[in-house]
Amino acid sequence: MGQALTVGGVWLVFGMTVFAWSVPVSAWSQTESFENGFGGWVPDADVPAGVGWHILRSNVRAFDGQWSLEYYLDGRHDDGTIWVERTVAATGPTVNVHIDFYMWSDRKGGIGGWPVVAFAGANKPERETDFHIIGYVNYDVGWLIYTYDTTVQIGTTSMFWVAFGYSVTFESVRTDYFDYVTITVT
Ligand SMILES: [Ca+2]
Repeated sequence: MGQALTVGGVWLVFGMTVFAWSVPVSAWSQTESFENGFGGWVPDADVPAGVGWHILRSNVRAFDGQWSLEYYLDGRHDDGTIWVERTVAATGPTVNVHIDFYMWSDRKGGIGGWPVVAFAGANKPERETDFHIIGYVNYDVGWLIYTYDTTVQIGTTSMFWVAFGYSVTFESVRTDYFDYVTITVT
């Protein structure tokens, strides 16, 4: 990364030659802001039977543009994970995967600190235990960034899966907003 400075919360990177050196030519990156659809991301969940949840596009608030993903999960059974997932084309045998995205927080701390989770792997995620905890909701106020870095064994399929969402660890009902997910593969 080149030298950077922060102006009004926006990172400006200068010294583009230095910056370019830090990213291999083979790097692939894609950002989805959910302005015109799901951009290939598909909602999925591992929740007990009868538990209410949804993941919809919403224009209630957005980190970027007008739209984000609204996550709703009834956690009163104290169990469940919901996420969006997609495939990414890649050639192996291994790839380094970086995921980052933003989640809105209207307060800092408080009860009901659910874990925020992410996944990257060769097989489609199906269970809460497939995911890694990468942070917690409400760790500050505003649009909070969450990041996950891992290495994936590709195998022979020339693709892998990525996903992000959150899990219940406290009996409450939450509605939250996620936006501007970036996947980078090197
Ligand atoms: Ca957006």
